[in-house]
Amino acid sequence: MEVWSEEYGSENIVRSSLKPGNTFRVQLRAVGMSEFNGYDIMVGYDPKIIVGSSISFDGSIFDRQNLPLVADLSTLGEVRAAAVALGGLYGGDGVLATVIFAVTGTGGTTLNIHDDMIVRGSMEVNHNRRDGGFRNRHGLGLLGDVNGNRRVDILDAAKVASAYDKSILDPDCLLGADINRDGSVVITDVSILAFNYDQSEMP
Ligand SMILES: [Ca+2]
Ligand SMILES: [Ca+2]
Repeated sequence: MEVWSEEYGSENIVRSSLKPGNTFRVQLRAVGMSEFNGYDIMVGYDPKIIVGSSISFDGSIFDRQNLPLVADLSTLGEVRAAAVALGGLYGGDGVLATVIFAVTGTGGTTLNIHDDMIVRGSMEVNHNRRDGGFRNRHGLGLLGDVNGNRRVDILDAAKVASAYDKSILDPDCLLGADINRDGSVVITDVSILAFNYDQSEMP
């Protein structure tokens, strides 16, 4: 993972040409990744110098399979972007999301990826964990089939996406959206669903 700006290169945004009122574009990029289908990334910056003004998933390595989950600029000093690829795995290098920053002060700032989670189905690629399977071992059906119609499709994805970041203690959270049943709905759950996307279960 890296941040990249055509104007400023990677990570250190220190040019004296940064003038209040200007904007510039930064890509969140995958670099040399093994296969993955989802991510949740936080990038930190100095809010005295710049502020995030928009996030776009256009041109994403996930292309038309990109399902955005989080595009959050509401916390000063932080940009958070999360998405999954519905029904595909990706690897190598490529853009995940593009952030536009507005310059608000003079000086420099670094852009640090200070939290990232990269997943493939139920495996966290970063940590190289493998559990060997994506089907529910308890015979409860295809993982990701939230509404129980034996098919994983956009209706299931929409339910899980709407429960994103919520815990099962939250009344708005659909229990079925917590696919790995660990008490919260995060990138891991959506990634499992996305991995099984378009799959049907034999009757
Ligand atoms: Ca379903
Ligand atoms: Ca979960």
